[in-house]
Amino acid sequence: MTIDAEPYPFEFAPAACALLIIDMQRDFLEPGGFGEMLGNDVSQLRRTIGPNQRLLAAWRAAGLPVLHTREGHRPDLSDLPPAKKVRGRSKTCIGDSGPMGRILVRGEAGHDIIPELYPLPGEPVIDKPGKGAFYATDLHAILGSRGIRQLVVTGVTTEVCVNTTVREANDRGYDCLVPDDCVGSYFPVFQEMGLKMIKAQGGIFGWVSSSEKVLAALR
Ligand code: TIU
Repeated sequence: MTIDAEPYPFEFAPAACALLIIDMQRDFLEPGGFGEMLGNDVSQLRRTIGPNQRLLAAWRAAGLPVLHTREGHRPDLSDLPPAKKVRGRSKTCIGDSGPMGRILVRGEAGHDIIPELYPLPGEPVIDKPGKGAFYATDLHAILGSRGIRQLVVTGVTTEVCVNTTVREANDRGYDCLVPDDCVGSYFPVFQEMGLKMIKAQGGIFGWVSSSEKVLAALR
């Protein structure tokens, strides 16, 4: 079975393919969180919610594995590099109080996944301290034990946590497909270039497609 994609059709092996949803957290998508604190317009990311909901529903209905990630830190901030804390010279930074609790701190409301895409019991949630989902997490071990070799990667943001994760996955031997309407950036130019970088040079990091094309293959 293939999924229509760029730079060429993706050989879809459902038994070995997981949906990996990156950082669809209130801190990034809702007003008052980390994303807005960095000076970003959160409405740019919200258009990905609908396509992700449709893909997630179909993926679950097909009985295929779903994993979610969240970017954030321990309440004592012992896993927060000082460089990450002070970057941006913002008045408010990671660990400080915000409208949805302490910013990017595990257990706080803003750190959690938006209700529209909330994980079901049994769907692994990977808490990650960095941008990539493989760095300092057990994601590779969980995928390996389930025989996963392919990832459909969605979420936010396209050029930061999605791109970093796709690159990490590629170096670990996974084939990654990114549906363009299920990933979002605060910056339209980074959305475009982030996707181009993945599929350039014969698919240097992976494939780019759309949710509709993945849904067609699932049907
Ligand atoms: N700022 C930005 O674009 N993204 C992040 O800080 N984290 C994720 O992409 N999840």
